[in-house]
Amino acid sequence: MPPSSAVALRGMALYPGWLDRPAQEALVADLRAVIAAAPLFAPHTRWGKPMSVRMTAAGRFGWYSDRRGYRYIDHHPGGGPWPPIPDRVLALWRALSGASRDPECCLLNWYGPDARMGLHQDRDEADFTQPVLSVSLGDDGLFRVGNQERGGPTESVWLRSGDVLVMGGAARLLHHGIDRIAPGTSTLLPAPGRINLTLRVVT
Ligand code: MD6
Ligand code: FE
Repeated sequence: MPPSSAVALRGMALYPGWLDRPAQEALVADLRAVIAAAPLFAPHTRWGKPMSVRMTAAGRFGWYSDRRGYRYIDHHPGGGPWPPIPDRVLALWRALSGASRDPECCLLNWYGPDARMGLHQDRDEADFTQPVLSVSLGDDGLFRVGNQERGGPTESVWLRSGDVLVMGGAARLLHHGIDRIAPGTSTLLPAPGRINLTLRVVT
């Protein structure tokens, strides 16, 4: 499928079903190795509450949060290095992001059946001219996208396994989040849940 098959979503580019089933399975195998090297953890919000999504990362930086705030750190909270970004993930970025630089962080979010992610902006990076690319794997997730400012009307779309979404240009700072996942809608993963990868340039 060529990149022209993108669907516009408030200035974001959605590539539905970009990854076929074998490509999704290969990616999951890569991600198992990432998780083995850098175990999932539950970041805490600024208010000390554990997030419902569990995370880890690959690349030069991983995203971290605790009472001191949200930030990128250059090692896993357990002390070891972040593993390298898998080649297959880099290839996706190079094919679809349109970015001039390679990603420095591949954040891996794991959603169990009851996990969600509140509306937020991705603004912990230094260069907003660089896009964020996201990959959905496993159960469907209800993605909501709003506006650059807080509030106002929002639109929702189900992100399905194999979908890729590029948030760049004027859409780079739109609020967005995951209201809920639909457990049991995909057979990709051995248990109900969803994986979301987000790739970014950090510096
Ligand atoms: C998710 N995604 O799909 C959450 N951020 O689970 C994000 O927060 C996100 O999909 C930046 C760009 C694309 C995204
Ligand atoms: Fe985000």
